[in-house]
Amino acid sequence: MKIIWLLPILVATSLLFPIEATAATVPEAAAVNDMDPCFTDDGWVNSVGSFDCLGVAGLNSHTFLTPPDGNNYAGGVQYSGVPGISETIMKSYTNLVIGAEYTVEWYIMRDTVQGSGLAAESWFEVTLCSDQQDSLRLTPGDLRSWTLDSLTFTADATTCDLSFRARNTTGDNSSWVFVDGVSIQDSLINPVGIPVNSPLALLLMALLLGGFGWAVLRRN
Ligand SMILES: [Ca+2]
Ligand SMILES: [Ca+2]
Repeated sequence: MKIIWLLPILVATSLLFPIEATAATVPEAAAVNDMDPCFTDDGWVNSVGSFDCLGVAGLNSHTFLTPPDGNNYAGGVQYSGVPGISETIMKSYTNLVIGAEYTVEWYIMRDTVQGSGLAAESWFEVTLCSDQQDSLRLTPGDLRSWTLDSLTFTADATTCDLSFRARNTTGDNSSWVFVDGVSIQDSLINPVGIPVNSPLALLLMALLLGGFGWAVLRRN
């Protein structure tokens, strides 16, 4: 059989069974999400606006401000009013346990961009699954210094996006907010490595309590 006859079969197969984008799994260390040489290289997708990759050369008016890991970092702005456009990056995680809690940790920093003065506060709206929370809200006094920040989220699906959406109070492109070194892990791990509020942990607890009750009944 000539190889040419295989082509329609291969095309049909690829249409029927598309290769799914691979999603990351928990845990992930900060070194995995070091934003170096860029956030896209670490598996993040630019979903709103155009998040920037910041290297040692800096960018526009922004001077490179060395983060704890010493290499590149990522940043976004909110512009065109409130809500306007809030630049966002996201990364997909799979094999999450519904109802389990996950702790996400990152470094955050702010700087000026342009516009009518620095917004009172700038921060990230951080979302995992449907759980949306605000990061540390940085004030002008927090300018140009890296701060470790973390939040705990509850999963309501097994595959979810983790996203960082740049926000500021005025939405006027005055404040740039940066992120680096994102890590994610189960927030409550027992000695056998099972998230304590996962269905599996609840089943094990029920079996242990049932066994204990049975032993008490037999003694009596
Ligand atoms: Ca980095
Ligand atoms: Ca990297």
